[in-house]
Amino acid sequence: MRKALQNALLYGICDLGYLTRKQAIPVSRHLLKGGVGILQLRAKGHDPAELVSLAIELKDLCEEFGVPFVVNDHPEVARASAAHGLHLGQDDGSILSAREGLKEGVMIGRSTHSLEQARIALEEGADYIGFGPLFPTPTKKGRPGIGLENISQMEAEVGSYIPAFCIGGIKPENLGQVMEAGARRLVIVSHLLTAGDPEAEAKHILKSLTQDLSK
Ligand code: TZP
Ligand code: MG
Repeated sequence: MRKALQNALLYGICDLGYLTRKQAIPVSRHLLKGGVGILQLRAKGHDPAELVSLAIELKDLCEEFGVPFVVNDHPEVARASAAHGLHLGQDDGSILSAREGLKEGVMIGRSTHSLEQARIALEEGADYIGFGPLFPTPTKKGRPGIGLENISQMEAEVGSYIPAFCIGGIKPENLGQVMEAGARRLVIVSHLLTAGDPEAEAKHILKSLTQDLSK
């Protein structure tokens, strides 16, 4: 799945803040059919023990598509579902200690909110980073947007070595600006999960992304 991570341009999230348990699998299937190249389970405020069965289903679904499955926040859920990856925020401890509790080869992603944090994540051995929120977003309330200024520097210093996904408030209306600023890979949550047709929307975004990259 490491190779698949390198190829991923659009990162999808099955976020239980937007989806019910019942919607989680069908909507995730739509995202995967739409071409997301990596999928995360994010479930803030949920009891981790109750996430294991969903995580196992999502992992199997992702494998159907040859796409890595990542669990946010909960190493125990990542272990129980044999997820391909674990995603850690800035307050979720060191990458080294997380790695010690996981099977060899499990990928670790890190959320970063500045150029400095992105550099540190690379040094610490993250397999990929998220970089944002670029814009304020209802998915991560109370956080200011970090803007677009540092994207190209972050891409040069970090994104040349590990995949770096820009995140936070990205939608079709600002996609052009984000790409112009140098973003090459994106995470999009609310826009995809609230779209009438998430598969078509993911395809549409990927088309803009690959057209821009071939310029
Ligand atoms: N981390 C930084 S911004 C964000 C996370 C999880 C939320 C992104 O969601 P959206 O809805 O695409 O703004
Ligand atoms: Mg976290």
